[in-house]
Amino acid sequence: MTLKRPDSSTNNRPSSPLYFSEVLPNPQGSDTENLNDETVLIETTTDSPIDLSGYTVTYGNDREYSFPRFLSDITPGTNITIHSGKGNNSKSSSEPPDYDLFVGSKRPLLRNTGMQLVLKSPDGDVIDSIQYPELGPREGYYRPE
Ligand SMILES: [Ca+2]
Repeated sequence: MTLKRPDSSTNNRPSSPLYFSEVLPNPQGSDTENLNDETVLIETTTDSPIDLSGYTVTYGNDREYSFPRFLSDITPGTNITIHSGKGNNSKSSSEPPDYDLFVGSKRPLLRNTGMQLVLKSPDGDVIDSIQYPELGPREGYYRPE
């Protein structure tokens, strides 16, 4: 996997306790056959546990995904990976735990030509957004500190 550093400082990590840290929109091979290798990584840097149930990620104008209820007690330092395809949402046994979430889409959600992702609270407040550029196979996009 190759990680691309953004050219623009506007995509630097925000100070919010919750932000998009990495996007992998273009898996090896057919995106349609590797939906769960299309991933969005969200990191938390909160000082205290946070309830993330009902937070949403918007994929351009295409889709809005709501976090499930079991994200109600997220500890600081947690990584949340959102896969485009189907699967069972899970929590790792590590400390702090990491979460894997599955949107359940039957088709690719992350455009390989670039896209904007928006993270919102249940009230609709924008917590973070990221605009990634066109990326080649297995190229990831991450945000520097
Ligand atoms: Ca894709």
